Amino acid sequence: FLEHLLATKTFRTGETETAFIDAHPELLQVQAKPDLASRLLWYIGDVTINGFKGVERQTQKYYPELQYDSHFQTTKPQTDLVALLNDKGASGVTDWVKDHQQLLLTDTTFRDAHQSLFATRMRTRDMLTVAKDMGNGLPNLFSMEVWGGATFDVAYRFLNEDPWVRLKKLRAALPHTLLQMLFRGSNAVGYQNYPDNVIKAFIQQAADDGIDVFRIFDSLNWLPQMTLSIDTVKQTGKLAEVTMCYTGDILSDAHPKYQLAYYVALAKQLVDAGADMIAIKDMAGLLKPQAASILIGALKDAVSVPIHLHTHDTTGNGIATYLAAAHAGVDIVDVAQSSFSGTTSQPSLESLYYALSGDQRQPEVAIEKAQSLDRYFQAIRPYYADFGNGVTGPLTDIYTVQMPGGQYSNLQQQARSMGITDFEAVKAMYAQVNTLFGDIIKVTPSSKVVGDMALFMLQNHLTPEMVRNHGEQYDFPASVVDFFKGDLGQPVGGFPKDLQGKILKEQKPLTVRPGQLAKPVDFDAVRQDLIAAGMTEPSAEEVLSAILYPDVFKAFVRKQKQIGPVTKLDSPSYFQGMRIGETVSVPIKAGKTLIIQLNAIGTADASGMKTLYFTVDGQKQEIQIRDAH
Ligand code: 3PY
Ligand code: ZN
Repeated sequence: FLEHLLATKTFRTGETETAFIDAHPELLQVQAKPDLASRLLWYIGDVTINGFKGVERQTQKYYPELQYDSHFQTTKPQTDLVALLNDKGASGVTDWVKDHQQLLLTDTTFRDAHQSLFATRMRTRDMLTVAKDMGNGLPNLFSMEVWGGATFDVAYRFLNEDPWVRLKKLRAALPHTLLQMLFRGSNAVGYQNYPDNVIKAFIQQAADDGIDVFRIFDSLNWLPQMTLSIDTVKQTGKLAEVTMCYTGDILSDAHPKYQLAYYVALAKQLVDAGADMIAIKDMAGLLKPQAASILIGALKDAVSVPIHLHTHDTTGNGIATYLAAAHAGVDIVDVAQSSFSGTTSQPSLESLYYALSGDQRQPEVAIEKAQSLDRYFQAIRPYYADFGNGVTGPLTDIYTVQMPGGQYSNLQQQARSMGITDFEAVKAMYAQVNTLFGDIIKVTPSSKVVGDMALFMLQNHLTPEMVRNHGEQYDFPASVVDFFKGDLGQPVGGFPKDLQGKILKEQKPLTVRPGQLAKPVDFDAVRQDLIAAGMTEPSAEEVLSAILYPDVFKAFVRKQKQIGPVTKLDSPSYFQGMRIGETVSVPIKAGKTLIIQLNAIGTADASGMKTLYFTVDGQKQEIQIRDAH
């Protein structure tokens, strides 16, 4: 960044301090504190010239920002579940759910829907624009899933946003809606195990900042990885929705580990462990309608807590599955706004409403309001098109490949970055790796292990036979070795022993819960480290983020100092930069809006630098950016 600044001919035209800096560029080394406008211009200039991280510049299209004003009157829900949870605790809510005849809905638009369609890129700004209207237009939702999963990592790395700020702002905008998060048990919101004191502190903080419903899962359905999270959520007085991930197919005998009896026994264990509710997490869209009917019927007989069904529409039968589940007595299902639904995302809220016309379980939805909200999502969807996964219709081969909706686009990008362009070959190898590993549950992070192994085998031209017979000769990816070491816990039916030996070589596997062995983190030492690195008063949230994502968080903090308040930029400008002649207004702080105009872009000089000519609040300003192409 300093390099860019130093290359700037006139850093802030017309200001004497700039002339001084111009004359003494060395001062920038120690005292660079460019003003907010200059920092914003640098960001805008860089995206304008070089495109957004991970997006090919030539695919940039311009979409003007939609003007949207909240238009729904304040509407109280028939039952305020947030108040009920606060007054009567988890059982107050679950008793109410059990007595409620109509199907209840969780809207996932602000979390899983965009995670699964657009690599989690939806910005807080685009959520806040419509958040109040979501609460007032859909007052009878069971909950909105707004946090967790990949939110954390992506907010810091790609959106230059603090995920905790998102949570607090959504909490304020949605005072009567239960806010739900996806929590990866001992892996929290990351891809690895964290010590117990970290898990506890994270849950407590998330509860304090606004989460009401914690959907806790383990990527191998291994209960010991979830019990600490369950106990901690219960201590906070919030709802512990404990999850069984669904894999295989209970309608066939191709997956002997994952038959009906397995799920029924697991459900009973989850309830014994303290689950207030049970989630069935069908992350790949494998639960066929008839299977939903059988599974929900059996669970309703076996346990008395509410059942919440989550699916992805990847295979195209999501609505049919939900109808069958509704008739078998499921309490709640996950849906998304139509424009963010379908394929690798959840089924459409509006479609499900109509699919249940004339049915006594039809959910309470003011459908015109829902459709009006959806028009907003229809309008903003193009901002995110560059992050799409290219899936335009149902993928029925996923019934055999079993790849989670949320992984589909990630793995495509990972493969491309390794020069592997034949994604069909990746899918075929993914299925073979699953068989090689003994048919495991595949969801973050175990799905990543299978994906990493598939790419590794393709890259090295390995077949499953070669790995089975000569595995000791290869250096497998770290995630694969860690998995076989037991770092993610124990898979259903245990590890294939022979393969485990070949992958681990000299290393000894764990059989106990990894968190049991992990040393507690010293929160105060982390806080001191952050202070030493230049942060003035790290908040409890920032300390947690530094523990969960040390490098990502530090890079975020560094970048914040360089790029200014980019969260205030509209999304078309944030992702696509500006075009010549365009003007944007940026409300950088209360009472202060910058009017920025891009007047011209010069041609690259011999060293590849281009000058961008802006006007900021009537003052001319130039920035030089290196064209990286
Ligand atoms: C996540 O863990 O991010 C998921 O969405 C898993 O399905
Ligand atoms: Zn999901």
